[in-house]
Amino acid sequence: MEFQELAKSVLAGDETRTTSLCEQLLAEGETPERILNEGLVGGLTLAGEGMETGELYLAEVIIAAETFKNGFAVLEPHFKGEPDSALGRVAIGTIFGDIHDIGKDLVIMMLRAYGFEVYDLGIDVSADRFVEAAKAHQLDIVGISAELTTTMMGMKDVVKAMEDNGLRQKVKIMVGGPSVTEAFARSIGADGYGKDCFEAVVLAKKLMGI
Ligand code: B12
Repeated sequence: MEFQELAKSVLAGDETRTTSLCEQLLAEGETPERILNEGLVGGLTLAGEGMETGELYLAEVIIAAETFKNGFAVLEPHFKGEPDSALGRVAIGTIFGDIHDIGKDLVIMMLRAYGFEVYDLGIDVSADRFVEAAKAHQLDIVGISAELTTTMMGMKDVVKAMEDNGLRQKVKIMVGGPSVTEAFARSIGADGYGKDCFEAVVLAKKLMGI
């Protein structure tokens, strides 16, 4: 019931109610994972449905996304783990043409919480920018996020640019986003796909041979 209320408060853009419900659920002993997935992400799922049916204006979805971020700020300290940069160096960005950043940010937060050294490349990231980052930071893994079916194919350009620059043997590539699948990841020559930010950690460890 409270999870539904939290989802609705995200959808309504009610920041005060969203943060206080997150605090209340934590105090009641709910796990931050459950509050995130069933409450906060639930609100964005409702926003997505509203977008699809045309019931919501884009401005309303932007407000819901900002409200999500406020709620998430309450949960974030509860995900903090022991930093261990020896685990690996990762850079993550949202593919060019795509400005969605929430999924990417959650993946970054979870990888950091589990000890990876993570560089945030931001949104609308070109293939060249991924290559530059791989060279500058001697990356072990590049992570690419794509939210739109129209931008997903850009991930293939990143794989190719990494190959063209002689980096493909050294740097693993992982991909994700709501329309991305394991089969799609393989088809573009990536090394793996993660369904959510929790799977992203398992995948990154696997790619590092941990
Ligand atoms: C919020 C939102 C917006 C906000 C973005 C705000 C922000 N700061 O990000 C705004 C309003 C700006 C927006 C704009 C648009 N949006 Co939008 N948006 C959404 C919405 C509601 C939520 C997205 C989200 O944050 N989800 C929550 C996160 C936690 O989930 P996630 O992104 O899937 O990420 C998880 C996993 O996928 C995975 N993951 C993600 N990345 C990676 C990377 C790696 C390496 C790994 C391992 C895993 C991984 O882990 C994440 C965490 O668990 C979705 C609908 C939905 N239900 O998803 C539509 C949606 C994605 N948007 C859509 C559309 C069409 C648009 C617009 C084109 C609308 C328009 N007419 O202008 C524009 C595009 C702008 C652009 N060029 O990018 C469509 C996409 C349809 C499609 N299949 O292509 C959707 C699905 C809505 C819909 N049903 O129509 N949007």
